[in-house]
Amino acid sequence: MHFLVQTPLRHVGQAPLLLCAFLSAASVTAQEVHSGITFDVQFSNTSAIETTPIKDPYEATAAQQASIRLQTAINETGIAKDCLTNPVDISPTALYALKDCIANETVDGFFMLLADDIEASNTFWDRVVTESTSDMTQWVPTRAYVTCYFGAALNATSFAEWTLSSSLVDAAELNANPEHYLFALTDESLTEASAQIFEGWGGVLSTFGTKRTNFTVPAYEVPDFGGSVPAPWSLADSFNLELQRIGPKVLAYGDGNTFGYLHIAVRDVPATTAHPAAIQVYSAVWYPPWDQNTNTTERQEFLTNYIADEAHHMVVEVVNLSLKAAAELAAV
Ligand SMILES: *[C@@H]1O[C@H](CO)[C@@H](O)[C@H](O)[C@H]1NC(C)=O
Ligand SMILES: *[C@@H]1O[C@H](CO)[C@@H](O)[C@H](O)[C@H]1NC(C)=O
Ligand SMILES: *[C@@H]1O[C@H](CO)[C@@H](O)[C@H](O)[C@H]1NC(C)=O
Ligand SMILES: *[C@@H]1O[C@H](CO)[C@@H](O)[C@H](O)[C@H]1NC(C)=O
Ligand SMILES: *[C@@H]1O[C@H](CO)[C@@H](O)[C@H](O)[C@H]1NC(C)=O
Ligand SMILES: *[C@@H]1O[C@H](CO)[C@@H](O)[C@H](O)[C@H]1NC(C)=O
Ligand SMILES: CC(=O)N[C@H]1CO[C@H](CO)[C@@H](O)[C@@H]1O
Repeated sequence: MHFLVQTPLRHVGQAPLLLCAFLSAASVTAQEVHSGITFDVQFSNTSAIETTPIKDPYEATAAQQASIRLQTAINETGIAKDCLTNPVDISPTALYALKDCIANETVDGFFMLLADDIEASNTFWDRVVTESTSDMTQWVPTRAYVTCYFGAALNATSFAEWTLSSSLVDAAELNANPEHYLFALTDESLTEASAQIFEGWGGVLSTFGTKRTNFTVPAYEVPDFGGSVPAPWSLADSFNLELQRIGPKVLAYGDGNTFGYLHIAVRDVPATTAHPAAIQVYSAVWYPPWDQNTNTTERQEFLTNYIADEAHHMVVEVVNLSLKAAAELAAV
């Protein structure tokens, strides 16, 4: 998933002061702290706040996998070989430096180094699409709710506006997640956005391995629930529609199959006596359910562990991008 929210620049009011049960629980069980900011992670809006760290373990394992994959491809092709360090370091920080170096050295470096991965991913997603119902009401979500307690330093509107600026967000994306290789906003108009994305997910909690996928989101718009997308995909009213976007994920090859829908929303969470103000970021992808795959083992792996991988991936980038946005807004 990639974070991409756009908002019209007119004033958007505070979210209604609807304090749900899970928000008051948030003050009790803070889950993880990064750069002094507390984050609560939930994988559904009725589940308890996760009590074991999500971001660091996922990021570390994903970085290890991405490092080894890139090193192997560099060794095989010689492309960007100046970027390898000796001794080899597989930490997130070293992986981000390696990716920065590759991006700096060659324009199409990741496409050349990971060409086999893109082909394998195209084959995988074509199969999922072909072996699934096109009835979107039967599709399945991967999603995360991350509540980020920035106080006055970041609100829903300013975060949404930051993600709208390609000069800010495009540059941050490569370091927002080990599995990101390219993110480019290609249309920043106020009513519609589009993006080119090359990223992977999977293989940390699931057995399929990372699916490094080259795709576009050609039309990223305010959701029309019950119209172009199913009504049950809608969120509680406390998520303002103007701070939500949804759009198809389209393979950048072949017939251009739509293999999912990306849905992002952000809202303000008011301060209480127990906790500072927060933004809550909802990120989801709705996938075809692979319901015509007769291999039930494979199908179950997709519906449970693979989908869990992407939800964890989303937590990593929400934490990293919100910290980056708050730091850059503070510096203005
Ligand atoms: C890539 O080559 C370097 C230098 O020969 C070596 O140290 C490293 O282990 C290799 N990496 C992989 C993943 O094969
Ligand atoms: C990018 O390349 C320039 C010169 O070509 C160099 O000065 C800079 O350090 C490089 N940056 C990274 C992140 O490798
Ligand atoms: C959100 O923060 C910006 C500063 O980044 C500020 O100008 C704006 O008034 C804030 N909006 C709300 C609704 O608090
Ligand atoms: C990746 O997708 C872009 C469109 O976003 C396309 O221009 C490019 O050729 C694709 N590259 C590969 C290797 O599939
Ligand atoms: C959870 O989300 C659903 C829609 O996805 C919404 O109808 C419901 O009100 C939400 N519940 C809470 C506690 O926010
Ligand atoms: C089902 O899928 C799993 C995982 O891809 C694979 O290992 C297994 O061989 C498949 N079983 C059959 C009967 O095709
Ligand atoms: C964009 C960004 O700030 N990324 C950070 C994500 O977190 C890791 C540490 O785990 C940093 O190295 C990145 O700079």
